[in-house]
Amino acid sequence: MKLYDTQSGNTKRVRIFIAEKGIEIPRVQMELGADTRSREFQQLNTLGELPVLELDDGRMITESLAICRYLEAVYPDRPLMGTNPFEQGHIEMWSQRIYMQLFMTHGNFVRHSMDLFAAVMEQVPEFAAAQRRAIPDKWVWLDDEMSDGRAYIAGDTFTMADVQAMTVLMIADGLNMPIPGQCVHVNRWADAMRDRPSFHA
Ligand SMILES: N[C@@H](CCC(=O)N[C@@H](CS)C(=O)NCC(=O)O)C(=O)O
Repeated sequence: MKLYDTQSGNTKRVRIFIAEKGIEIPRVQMELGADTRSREFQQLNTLGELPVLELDDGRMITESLAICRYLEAVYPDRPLMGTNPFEQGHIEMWSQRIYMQLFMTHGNFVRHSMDLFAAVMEQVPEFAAAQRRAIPDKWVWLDDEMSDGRAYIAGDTFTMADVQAMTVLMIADGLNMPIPGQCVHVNRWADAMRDRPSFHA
């Protein structure tokens, strides 16, 4: 198995997942833009996106969440996606909530404002600005949810929902867009996540 990888939010999701699983997968480091937009790379993924997991028999899995699901099935130890139907649904619910409410908002801001993406999509600066303005309220929503005292996004244990939220935290930290100070529960969670070795994967 090998993982085609780069520095980005979607690839970070897989790197954190792998680190939390305690497994090792060889990586091929690619450059976002220069490599991903080449004709050669598009034979690996017609969408020209990373990450891509290549299996030993040459089959490919793209989409970061699909790669995590595959790895969860192949390496069931240290489960991150639940071990019974309720846990699986509950963790998926939180994972999706974090992805839709926070990752997409940050991601839309980045994709609609950074020069790197101008060549592959139509950027709408007004949309970037609106997404940027929406972010603080998204953190406040999560903070209200976490005011019940839970240690992790989906409850008392670390799960895929935390992996999702850690990718957002990495983007927010990288853009110097801090979580609002009033969000004491989320900031407590964020400090704990920054201390995990996987955050630096
Ligand atoms: N839904 C995909 C999104 C993958 C994606 O958008 N990857 C970006 C990096 S975050 C990419 O490779 N972009 C290629 C480019 O901009 O040339 C996933 O979760 O894997």
